[in-house]
Amino acid sequence: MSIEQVERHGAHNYHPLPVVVTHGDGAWVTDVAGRKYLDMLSAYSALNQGHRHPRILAAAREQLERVTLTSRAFHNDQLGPFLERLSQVSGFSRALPMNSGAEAVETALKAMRKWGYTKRGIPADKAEIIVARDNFHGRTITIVSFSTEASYREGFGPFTPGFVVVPYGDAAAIEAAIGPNTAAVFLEPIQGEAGIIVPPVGYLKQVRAACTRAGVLLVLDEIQTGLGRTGRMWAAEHEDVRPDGITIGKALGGGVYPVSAFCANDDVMDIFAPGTHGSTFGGNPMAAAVGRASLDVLVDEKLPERAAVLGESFRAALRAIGSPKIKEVRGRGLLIGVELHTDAGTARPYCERLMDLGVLCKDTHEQVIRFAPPLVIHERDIDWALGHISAVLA
Ligand code: IF1
Repeated sequence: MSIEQVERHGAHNYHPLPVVVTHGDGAWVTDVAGRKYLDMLSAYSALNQGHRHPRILAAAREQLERVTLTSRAFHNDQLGPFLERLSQVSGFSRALPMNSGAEAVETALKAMRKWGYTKRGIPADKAEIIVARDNFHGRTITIVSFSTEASYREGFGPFTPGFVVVPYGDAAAIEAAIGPNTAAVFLEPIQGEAGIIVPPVGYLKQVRAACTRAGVLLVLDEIQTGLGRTGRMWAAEHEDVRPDGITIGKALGGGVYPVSAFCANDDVMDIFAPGTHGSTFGGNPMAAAVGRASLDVLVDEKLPERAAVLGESFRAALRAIGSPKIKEVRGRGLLIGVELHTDAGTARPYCERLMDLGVLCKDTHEQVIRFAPPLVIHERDIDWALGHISAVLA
């Protein structure tokens, strides 16, 4: 019933697997027939704390009894504690809270440009932001203006100018692209949608040095790679790189509520003055209460460390399957991509077979199966899934 209703009354902007989820708990979900599935997608890494984490639900329930929305026209008693906690966990002095990842990215783009005009003296309307080919940063018209994926752009023009696209993983290309009108470089530390592309060791460090030398900002999009997913709180930590700002989202809402933010230090954030940016729901008390609990769970349950250990053994076990179908197993922590040889066919049918066996995962870009379970997943459940994955891929 529900699938037909969606097909009848919804826009067809997705092609979901034919499973109708009714309940979620930890790393497991249940469908309308009562069948259980191990969630290995985590809503694209928005469920790092697992489905319905008790501590996050408790924070939401408590806030439901108090106040849920005030707008930023007034203060509320939850935003301050959330922003302080976020500053501690991100290492940045300030955050501008929004709701979706794309909104955090748009906020960051505005900050990069305005910083370029007010602090770097770039002539009006000439600011350039350097981005990587095969990037994914969201679905707004400005964001898809610098996408290199035709299907994300087709029919949505005219596009926003001011973006310079360079190959991902090539620091020299970035250095060469930096010019007098460059305000910033904006990258994913690991490209998610492109198929879990981990850049060469040293890339981020070299980009950081190039940006510092040229006096341009380095902003990293940690919406998918952040909050413990890759085995560190922030993916940039793998290279010991400190960006000038980060965008975060997804698991910041603990799988309960949309919460995102742009984080940066004073010299970048002070380009915003009252009235220059905003959002009806950004920084609302429910988002703040849920966001603070989501961060506390990640830290208190050491979920980044957990992702590092479980991810290492999960990737090793996937490689040990030794399937001739598998071209490469890649990723960091529990952000894992299994690329199939083209003669093994596309990834979607393997995801459908895994679904029949009770494992939910998603293909990305034809040949790659993405495995990104909640960071709270039990090792025995990964072992159970590996049995099915090796059966399907052997
Ligand atoms: C879809 C995947 C895609 C993101 C990064 C910003 C955003 C995302 C690095 C925007 C969102 C989601 C969007 C969803 C599928 C999923 C995704 F990589 F995670 F699988 F598409 F690339 N930066 N990623 O990954 O955040 O506005 O969605 O909250 O659009 O199909 P959002």
